[in-house]
Amino acid sequence: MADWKKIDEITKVWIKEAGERIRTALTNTLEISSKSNANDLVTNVDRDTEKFFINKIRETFPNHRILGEEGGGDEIEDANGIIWVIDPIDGTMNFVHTQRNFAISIGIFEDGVGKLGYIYDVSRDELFSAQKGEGAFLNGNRLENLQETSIETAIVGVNPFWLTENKRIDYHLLHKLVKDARGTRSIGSAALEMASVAAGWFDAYIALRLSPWDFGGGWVIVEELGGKVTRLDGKPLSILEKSSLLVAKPGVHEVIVNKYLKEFVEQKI
Ligand code: 2AM
Ligand code: CA
Ligand code: CA
Ligand code: CA
Repeated sequence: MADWKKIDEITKVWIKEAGERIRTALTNTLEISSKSNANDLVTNVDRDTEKFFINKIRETFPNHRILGEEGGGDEIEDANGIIWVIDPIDGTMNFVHTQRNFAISIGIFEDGVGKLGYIYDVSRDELFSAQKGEGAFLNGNRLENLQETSIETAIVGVNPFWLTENKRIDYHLLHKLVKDARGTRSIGSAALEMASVAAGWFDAYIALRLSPWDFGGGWVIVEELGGKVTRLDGKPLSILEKSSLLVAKPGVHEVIVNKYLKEFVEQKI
């Protein structure tokens, strides 16, 4: 049996150390390149930070597996055993353009079930953490359970791109939702938008296309607080698959799925 308390303690130390390295790296010139398209950015700091975690994990937990955005981990085809799901920098565009509103995100799963979750807002030095069954915390202070709320009083995180014509959703569905909500916000870091739901700053967050490393950490944290974390059609997420994402307080989650997104169909690829 894994000693989750011990893994939690050591992971927090590593995250703080990685954050310090990132803040130091920001005093040097970044090496920026593009991945799938011109706006899909990656830097030397994304890659170095992922390597930092991989080296630590391999040394300390040689039988754990690693799924990382920048590809330095393992080829993961099943969810068996302990898997670290790592996004070394979530919000790379923010990192490059403004050096704030980016985060380290880590989820640690056992047989596909989230056990530990972390989102570290590096520029604000704010660490969100959770251990399944033991509560969720912001810089060590316990976060309150998420209470039911209505769409009329909800702040909803969504990237405005999804309100323009696109191939993943009939954007008219989102227009209705945006009109009925109290307000919308877009941070540009899926992890920090999930952390914002955890902290009660947002009531929901909607995304159409994310990877497991984008939502792995936040999934554990928000669920630990009684929030709902699913695909946009209400079906369960998987750490093995890219998907849409709906993170919300109870009540708001059901309304978004059943009233606004009843006609939404999840797409493969
Ligand atoms: P990233 O910064 O780690 O790439 C806004 O861009 C949010 O969507 C970020 O959390 C970003 O994560 C994520 N995202 C997922 N896929 C992306 C892609 N292909 N291009 C840019 N951002 C992506
Ligand atoms: Ca990326
Ligand atoms: Ca990401
Ligand atoms: Ca990233």
